Amino acid sequence: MDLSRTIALILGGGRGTRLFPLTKIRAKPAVPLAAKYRLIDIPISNCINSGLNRAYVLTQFLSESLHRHLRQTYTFDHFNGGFVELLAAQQTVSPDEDWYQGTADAVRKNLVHLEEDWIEHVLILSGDQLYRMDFRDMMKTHIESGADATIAGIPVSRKDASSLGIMQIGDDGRVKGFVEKPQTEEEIQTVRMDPSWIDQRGIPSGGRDCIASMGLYIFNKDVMVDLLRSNSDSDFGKEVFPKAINSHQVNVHLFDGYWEDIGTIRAFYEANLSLAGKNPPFDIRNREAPIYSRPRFLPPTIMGDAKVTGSLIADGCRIGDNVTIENSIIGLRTVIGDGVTIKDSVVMGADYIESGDVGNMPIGIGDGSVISGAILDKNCRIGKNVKIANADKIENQGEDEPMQVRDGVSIVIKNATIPDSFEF
Ligand code: ADQ
Ligand code: ADP
Repeated sequence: MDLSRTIALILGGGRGTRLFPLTKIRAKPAVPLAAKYRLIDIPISNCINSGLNRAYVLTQFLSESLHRHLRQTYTFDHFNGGFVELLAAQQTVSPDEDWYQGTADAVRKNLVHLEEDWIEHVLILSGDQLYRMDFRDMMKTHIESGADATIAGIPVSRKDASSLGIMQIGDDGRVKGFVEKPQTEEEIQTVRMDPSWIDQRGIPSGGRDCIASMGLYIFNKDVMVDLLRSNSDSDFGKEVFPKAINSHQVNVHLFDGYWEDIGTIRAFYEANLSLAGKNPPFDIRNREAPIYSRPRFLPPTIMGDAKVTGSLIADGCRIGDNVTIENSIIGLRTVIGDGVTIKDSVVMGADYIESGDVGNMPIGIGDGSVISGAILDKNCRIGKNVKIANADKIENQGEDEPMQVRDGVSIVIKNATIPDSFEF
């Protein structure tokens, strides 16, 4: 299956504040993931590994660091014509001055980029999901069914249904019903499937009786242009899809691999930590379908007398003596002092290696500190004998403070300083 006439549009984040405060000063696609990647590397790597090398990333903010990351990572040679370009809301040529409202608005405002006649299909992807998929399989389903649009679907159990779009599928694979994030049992009943329907398609249902939209769509280009030009619906999940299943042939492409929406702090934190175990559900070491990121020229990590279990450690770190690191992600250029304990935490690292006189509050984690159940954003300066463990199990706290809590996870924001002996 050839994707040379397909363009990918990657939805890089709207007004959404669900990943706040990680997204306070950066665009969502630039959020660091798994010690050395960024969220955007996942969908782009999936595209490249599927033979698709033309993609636009739609984002709300023109983020300098995201722009640099894309430019320095995804360079294609002159002969294959590939590109990955950022389309930011403020920069569109649209006469409309409004910022993006929803996903369909974001695509509508960039339809001009789809006018080139080599484009036959548009693949719409989310920028905040962790999964590995060969989009050629999805295109095969799309072409063979003759559908106008195809939506990727994954079996889920009822308890997960309320945060996803749920589809009812006919025996011919056509989507017959769609409810975005059903909140009541009655709503779920209107779209639930018989688990045997899933089993019959070669996927062990294990009691799962809902088919969720993965937020990944293939459209025939003309169909998408018509759909978006003929109305002003602002959201794919809430408006465009529920209507399209009546006016057009929309089919499902079933998928049953690992797939996580990592658009909330809790999901982001857990997905990161899941990569640190011995048998991670998402394998970053896959040779056939690697995850790409920016090539960097960093020194190897230097480690003293440290005990590290079930953790990922990126390049360029300096780790002291008597250090314990357990079930954690240690990002690029992290500096960890002596006697530090890090447990169940995501440490994003630093943008640069400090040199010369680093003062008495250097970037990194000071001697004797204990970090547990936390996310430390980049360039944090954590003093000596600090304890961040959320002893009172607070769920949410703080707006502008250097340390906040979201979904029960303590977060030290980018560039923050936490003084010596601070305890939480
Ligand atoms: P959600 O993820 O809740 O559900 P939405 O908030 O529209 O849907 O986000 C979809 C993607 O688009 C996300 O990656 C988001 O960051 C991005 N996005 C949102 N607004 C944007 C904008 N204005 N510009 C650029 N990007 C934007 C959707 C579907 C559900 C489905 C889940 C699966 O609506 O039906 O089940 O995805 O995760
Ligand atoms: P990475 O992708 O390797 O994490 P980035 O490409 O985001 O890193 O770049 C790191 C950021 O740090 C950039 O904004 C860069 O300008 C900045 N930076 C690099 N070296 C220094 C330095 N010595 N002092 C201050 N900022 C720096």
